[in-house]
Amino acid sequence: MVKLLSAGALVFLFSTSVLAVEYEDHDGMLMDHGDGHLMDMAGGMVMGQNTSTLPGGCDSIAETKEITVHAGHKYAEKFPGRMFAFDTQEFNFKPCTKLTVHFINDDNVRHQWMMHGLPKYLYPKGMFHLEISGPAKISGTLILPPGDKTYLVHCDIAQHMEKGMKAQLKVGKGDGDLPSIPGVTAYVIPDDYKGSLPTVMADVSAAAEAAPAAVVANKPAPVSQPPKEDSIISGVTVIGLVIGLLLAPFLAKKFKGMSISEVVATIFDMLRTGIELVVKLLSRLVKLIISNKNKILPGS
Ligand SMILES: [Cu+2]
Repeated sequence: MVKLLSAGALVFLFSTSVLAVEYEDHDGMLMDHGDGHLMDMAGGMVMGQNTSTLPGGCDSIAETKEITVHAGHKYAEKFPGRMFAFDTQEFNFKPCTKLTVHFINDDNVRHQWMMHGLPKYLYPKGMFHLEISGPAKISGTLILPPGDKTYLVHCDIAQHMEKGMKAQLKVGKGDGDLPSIPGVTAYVIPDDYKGSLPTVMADVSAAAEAAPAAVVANKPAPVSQPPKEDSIISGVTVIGLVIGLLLAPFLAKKFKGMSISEVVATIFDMLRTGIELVVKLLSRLVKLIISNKNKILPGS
């Protein structure tokens, strides 16, 4: 009985420690490195901090605002196909607002709240940037410029923006919408759920069997037949290399400015189109041969 009780107590202790996530508060730990750059030894970082210098065109601070933004995997659950997100995708403030952002990272990986396009004379590289390994909180302040403009806010850790951690901040009326903001604007490359995996695999294997069939047939049958799949792979590889070399300059131009995921998606789309074309051509060829035979047959 005592054993049972102590086991129960252990389970209880363990579960509370799992349930209660401790958020490290970095606001009091930061060291000022000048130029609005603050860092601490635990990996917290603020860049572009500006609590007092008015941007050109601002006569005074219009408003003082504070927001709390969460970042984490769980905020992406409502956006199919995304992995990371902020809990807010769109922000709106008056020009010349003094804005303090309390950034809370709920994940056990690193996230950023990075704003781009700010005036470079005031914000190094035109950025205001909060960064922290979670679970933790970090805060920073900036003064927004005058004028109507839409600013990109994202997490710049590799692939986090592509996976959904992207938002827009409109000063005044903004100057349009940015693409691929989850739940706000359409994705540049929408997810394609038209082809199910079995049909895609059938297309691919049909094309693979059709393409190198002639090569295999012309070979004299060796005593020990090598596995058929090996020859198919090498045939496809050679064809792929030739096509790749021919298309490289064209593709380089097409892919300029695209992210890696966009490039991969485009390549797959092109491959599918290519396979469909090959299948179509082959079926036409077969029809042609059959119709030719029919023409010859009556004469013989
Ligand atoms: Cu991130």
